[in-house]
Amino acid sequence: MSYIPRPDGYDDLPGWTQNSISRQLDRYEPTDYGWSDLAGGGSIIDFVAANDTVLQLVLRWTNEDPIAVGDERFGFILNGGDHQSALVIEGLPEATNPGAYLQERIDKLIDMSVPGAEDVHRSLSLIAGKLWNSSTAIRTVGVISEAEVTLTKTSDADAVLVLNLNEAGGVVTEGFNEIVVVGGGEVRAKAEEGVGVRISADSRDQVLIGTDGDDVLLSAGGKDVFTGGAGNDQFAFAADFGHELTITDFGAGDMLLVAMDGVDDVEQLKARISSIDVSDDLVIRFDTGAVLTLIGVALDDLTADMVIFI
Ligand SMILES: [Ca+2]
Repeated sequence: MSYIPRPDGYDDLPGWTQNSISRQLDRYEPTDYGWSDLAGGGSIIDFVAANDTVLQLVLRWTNEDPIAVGDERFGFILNGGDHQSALVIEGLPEATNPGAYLQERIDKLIDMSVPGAEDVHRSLSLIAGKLWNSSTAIRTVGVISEAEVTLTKTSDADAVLVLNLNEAGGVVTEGFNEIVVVGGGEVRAKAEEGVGVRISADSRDQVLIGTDGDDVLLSAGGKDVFTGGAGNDQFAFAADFGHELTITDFGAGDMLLVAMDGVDDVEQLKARISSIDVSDDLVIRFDTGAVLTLIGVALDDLTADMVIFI
């Protein structure tokens, strides 16, 4: 079996980064491959695997260059179980069975020995299943990064799926309106001025940072920290699932979207409060174990018209 040679600068990298690169490169026996330099440091390797699938591995050592997510309808980024490594999977228009292709990529790229990998594998497999009969093809782009990873929209793509397994480095999305997050860690959205985003996260612990526009930040639970930024933002509080949500900048114009079984109005919500701490920040604990912390907010600042029940 022939392997792709190591990139320039490999010997100077930290051991865990070397391991990440080797693990990615040695998964494939390429029939053809080529190198190009990444501006700002690093390399891009395009290679054709034995089954004629085209893959691209991006090795980058700085945080200066965003990773472009091409002309396709969606993209994924996955921290692949190594320190600060990530995988981008994006749609292409040619394939006949993108779901099968994606599932194959998922099976190859996720290191199941890493804590949390099973959950990510399951989440991704569900997505692959939904794509099984669609007409959108998929290309995979692996990213191994020493720093924060930026995904930039370069075309008509509207959505990006961010998958963080090891919570290292964080991910920045640029220009995407719809961001789906699987895995913990920080995801920061950038958009055109005044354009909001919708970020939907799973039940792991996330830091979600919105834009200057009107954003919707959603979570399925966990210990989350949301920052809406400017604009009229909406924050979902999954009270039934013990959500521990801290909102750093809740204020006038913002809305709290409360999901709590059997609770449809503020009076019913108040009945479920087990304690309120008003010392510096507003900390409200509920009988479900859920905790809502609003930084710098006084109890009087919170009015009934700021709450929507969903
Ligand atoms: Ca905002």
